[in-house]
Amino acid sequence: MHAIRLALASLLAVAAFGSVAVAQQNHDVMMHIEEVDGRPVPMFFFEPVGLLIEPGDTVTFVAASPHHTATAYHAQHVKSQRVPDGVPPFSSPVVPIGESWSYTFDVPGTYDIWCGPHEHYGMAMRIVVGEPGGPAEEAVTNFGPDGVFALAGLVLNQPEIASARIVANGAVSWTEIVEAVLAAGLP
Ligand SMILES: [Cu+2]
Repeated sequence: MHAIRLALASLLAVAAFGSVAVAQQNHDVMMHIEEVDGRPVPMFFFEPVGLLIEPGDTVTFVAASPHHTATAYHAQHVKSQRVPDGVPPFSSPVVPIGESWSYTFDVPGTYDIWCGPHEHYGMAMRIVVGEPGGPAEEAVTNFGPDGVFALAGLVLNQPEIASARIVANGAVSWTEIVEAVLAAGLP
């Protein structure tokens, strides 16, 4: 009897652990600064700049360089809403270099995220949680400080990080859009 109970408990433990392991993945997003030849201002970017995850997954934003945040485009940040309805106005603090900040994405849909100090230099990214949806599916039309400021709007309008392409590829590297962004003119 004891042996049977033990075997049953083991089976239940395997089943529970198995479902948890499949349901919750962690994904790293790096926050970078990179010099550009012949330009006084470097590039500020998330890598990858487009990422597909599943609901319940966690993204860890890693500060490979200083002075970055990962912040939702949300009305309570006085920005265009570009996260699914009902998502709170989440934001990291400024992440110290070498440290990280994590957020778990529960609501399905499309999330656009910006870096507080570097938005106007184009530091923004897109995460698709499960399947695309919500206001971030609309192209950016307000490039002002209360919309998607300056180069960040241009980055989020790049066809390479359209949500359907993120879903197809799983992740999109900054290297795939960097030429278009440089052509548009870093400051
Ligand atoms: Cu930044």
